[in-house]
Amino acid sequence: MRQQRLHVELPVMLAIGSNLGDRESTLRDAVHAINRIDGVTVDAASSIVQTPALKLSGIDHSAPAYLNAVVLARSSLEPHALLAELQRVEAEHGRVRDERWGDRTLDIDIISFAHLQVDDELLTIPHPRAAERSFVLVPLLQLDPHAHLAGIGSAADALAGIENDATECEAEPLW
Ligand code: A4P
Ligand code: MG
Repeated sequence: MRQQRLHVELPVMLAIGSNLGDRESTLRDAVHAINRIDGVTVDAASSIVQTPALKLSGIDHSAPAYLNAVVLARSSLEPHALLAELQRVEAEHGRVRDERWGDRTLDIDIISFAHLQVDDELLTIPHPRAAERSFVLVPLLQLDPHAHLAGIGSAADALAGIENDATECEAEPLW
């Protein structure tokens, strides 16, 4: 498919997560792989947080815990082209899709893409569940205590309204 290029770079917020394999090393590799995408430049990555697995049935303490982080980048790829590249990075890290919200080596979600709004069968931006998730809000606030989520508002206010089950991990910076 011919890649649709924008003539500008727009800021994107990505959430990365892993609960299978060498989770920290996968997240570290993923940030570098994202930066290697032609048309994407990584500006910053948060520290890593750990949270229990959220399944469709609720929190599952018997499943491996997740490590998550937030990555701020710029993209000159249009949103669907970016999604395709991120799914290629997921696949290169052994991502298998057999269960929605199932255990995975690597998940990369587009949380926001400048102020664009997208809602079709492949892509919803802003990410509709970001404001309910400590594993997005805590690393985002670590990067910027005044962060705003597109379509929501203050990330700190969003975090105050949910249960915060995220613990920050001691680790070398991802970026
Ligand atoms: N898709 C639509 N919008 C987007 C977007 N903004 N970013 C589509 C990325 N993908 C988007 O995703 C299914 C389809 O969503 C994709 O093919 C894409 O076209 P998937 O990654 O195959 O499956 P999924 O991740 O299981 O589904 P979903 O609904 O994206 O799940 P979420 O909301 O991303 O949640 N618990 C902890 N502790 N930490 C986690 O990171 N992640 C999830 C996944 C569940 N539980 C978790 C965590
Ligand atoms: Mg996903």
